Amino acid sequence: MTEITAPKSPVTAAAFADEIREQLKYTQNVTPEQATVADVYVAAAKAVRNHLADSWFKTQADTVNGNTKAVGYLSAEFLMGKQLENALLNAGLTDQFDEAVEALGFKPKDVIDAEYEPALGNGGLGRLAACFIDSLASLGVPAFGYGIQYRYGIFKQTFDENGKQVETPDYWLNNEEPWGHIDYNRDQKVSFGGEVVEEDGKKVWKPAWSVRAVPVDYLVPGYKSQRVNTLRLWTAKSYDEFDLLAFNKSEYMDAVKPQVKAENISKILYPEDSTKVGKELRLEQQYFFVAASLHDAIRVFYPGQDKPDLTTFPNKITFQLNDTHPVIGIPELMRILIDEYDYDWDTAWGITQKTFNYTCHTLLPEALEVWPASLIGELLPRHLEIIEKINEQFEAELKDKGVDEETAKDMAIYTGDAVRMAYLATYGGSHVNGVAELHSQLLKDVTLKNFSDAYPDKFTNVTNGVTPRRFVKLANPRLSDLITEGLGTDTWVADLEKLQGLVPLANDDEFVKKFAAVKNANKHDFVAFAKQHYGIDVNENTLFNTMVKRLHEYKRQSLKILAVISQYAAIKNGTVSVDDIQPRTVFFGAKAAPGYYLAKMTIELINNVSKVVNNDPDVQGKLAVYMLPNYNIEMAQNLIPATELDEQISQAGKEASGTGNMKFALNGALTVGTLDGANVEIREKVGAENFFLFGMTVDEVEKLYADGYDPAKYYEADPRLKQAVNLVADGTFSYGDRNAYAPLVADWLTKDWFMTLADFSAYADIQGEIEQLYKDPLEWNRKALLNVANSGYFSSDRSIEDYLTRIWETGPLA
Ligand code: GFP
Repeated sequence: MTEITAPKSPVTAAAFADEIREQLKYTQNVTPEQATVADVYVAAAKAVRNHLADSWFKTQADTVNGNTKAVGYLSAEFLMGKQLENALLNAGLTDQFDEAVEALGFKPKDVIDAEYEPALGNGGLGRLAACFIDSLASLGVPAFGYGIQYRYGIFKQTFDENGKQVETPDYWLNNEEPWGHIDYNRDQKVSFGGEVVEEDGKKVWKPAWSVRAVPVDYLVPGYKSQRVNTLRLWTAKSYDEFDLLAFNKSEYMDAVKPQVKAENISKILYPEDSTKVGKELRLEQQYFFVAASLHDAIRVFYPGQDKPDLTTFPNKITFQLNDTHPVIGIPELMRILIDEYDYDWDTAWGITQKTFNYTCHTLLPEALEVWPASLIGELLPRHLEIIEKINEQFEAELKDKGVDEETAKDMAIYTGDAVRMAYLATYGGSHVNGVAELHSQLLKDVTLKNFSDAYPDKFTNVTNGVTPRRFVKLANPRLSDLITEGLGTDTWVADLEKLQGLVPLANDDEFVKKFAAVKNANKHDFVAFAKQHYGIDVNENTLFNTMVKRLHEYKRQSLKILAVISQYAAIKNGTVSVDDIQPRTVFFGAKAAPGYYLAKMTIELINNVSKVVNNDPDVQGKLAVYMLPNYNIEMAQNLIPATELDEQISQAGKEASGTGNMKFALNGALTVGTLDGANVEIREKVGAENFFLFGMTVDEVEKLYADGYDPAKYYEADPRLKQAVNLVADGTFSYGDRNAYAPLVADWLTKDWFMTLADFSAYADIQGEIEQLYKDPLEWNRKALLNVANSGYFSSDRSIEDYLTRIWETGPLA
């Protein structure tokens, strides 16, 4: 065994400046005088990466040679955010960097800002994966994140002059990307299509075409842990660069076809899947990264072995399936074991079931992927056969368990026409978890009820969490300093439950005032940020009220905008007295899926409400609304610390967890929310008196569905709601055009699946309570501080600890 050297110790600022100069000279090929801020960013990034190299090598060696099972986190999304600042923090190089960069004549913040944010995720699911790999490394648990290096991340969002969302491609690799190392020597072949034939009594898959999966390695440094894990994102390359014959005949387009087809696989995050071609591409992506990752794990853990003993595979690594996207890994591991390594079915099944676990992130039935069997058959014929056989075995098992035929039919993994990936994952793995207490309970009671009845021991919960490094320490340095002052130590960054020590300080008025001053300073900074990035003039002396998340009907941005409209009307009509008005600035940030009509219309409405309200002299200084474009991690890191009131207002029983709610509570915002997802646990932890609860419960929602829900009744019953809806319908926010929002209004009044109208009155009523409290800054901030003090539980470190004990049965490297 080669002796691996110990990690490099931190350097002095002067030495670090030299390392940056060296990078400028030898890799950027510029003199310090010629260097731009972008050059310095790349050079600094490479210098930090070099610092992590020895720890990375050592972690890899210990991962393979040690006796600790590793974690493979399979995820179609990793929404990482900017890397430099985080890498500096975790490597313990922040101060050296600041000094070094200044010595080179640059401002540290400019260098940090020069990074282009990689946006390889849609929302909470992808950001959770990023938080988890940070926590795994920080806890010293050997782990690989496995995903795709999309060439285009989620689209960039702007708005046109009518307020409509405009999507432009996010070509993030147009800029030099110093973090990922492309490793052509550790590639994998991934094949598709063709047919299955029998040779000597054995099934043999003869694929029609293959792509080359090439890993791009990102280093994942743990916070003060000396451990550096690997995020391995696959990129697709063609084996046949181009067809020289066609090229010579000047058929250029035909000549590059194979290359284009192969490289398309990793081209774009979640392509449109409403067409057949889109669906096919998405399944190709899923299989591509999962097949490459499984083969990679075998390569890593059984180096140079032709006939490894793969019965030990589940002791080497446990694979977490992040939602249904990587579930094709189950039949793929079966195929590898049976076809490539000659194991019999039962042995292969034992290994496979022990290797995988599944996290479900939804309660919406339509979000559980179901693939047409014909598509799987075309792309992965051998896998379809394996899935059929898994299903046969499953049916027999259910019969043995005494499950009746009707129920067993409902539970089918393979229906003959379709393959239900969530069912395959539930049966094919050891554990299934939801992402908050309520969600996990609803999975057992509703979404996967039959499975939970048949396999009760498989089901467990792991409540989500967020990394305190990025979302407190980096995003909110002032609050971090104050916490450290209050606790007399900064150990909370790695042990967030320590925030509990702040509870007594909520009775110390002086401390609460300092806390309030932090919030005000953050608001002040955000005003400058908003001016610089969005060209808007935000009034600092208002309540900062934020709703940021993906745009979806169940999250109910509609409820918020209707309440804003109602308040606007009340101020304008004088139905609320001037003394009772608490000036507010409402911030929205949300991207809508390009094909999601009502979601896009909601964005248009918010933008146009914003135009009307912000330009109306009658409400000036009292109410302002902004739809901030292109919500991303950078915006979150700036806006969350400045927010005083956070919105988590989904229909009860629809938001699996939410993680924004955790980030806001940890940064001292109060939440107005429903009893949904992790709100339930947040409220329990921070205290019911420090949380603005409103709206129907899950049971009430179910009862209302069962009794027959008629949204028009609610519209008629509350004049505030009626007026708000009428203002949308009568063209107030569309230059008099009554048709502009007709589909949205019709949906509210006749369908309203997520019961926005039914919850409106409760939501409008609680605004009074919010405003009352805000009039007393000391009380407001006391409650906000108690939110911070009691939210330590929502660290992703705690989530990972729960995964370790409840699911993965592993722990840190020695
Ligand atoms: C999804 C769910 C959320 C959950 C995250 C992470 O996120 O409730 O918190 O996954 O588990 F919907 P979004 O993509 O909707 O943000």
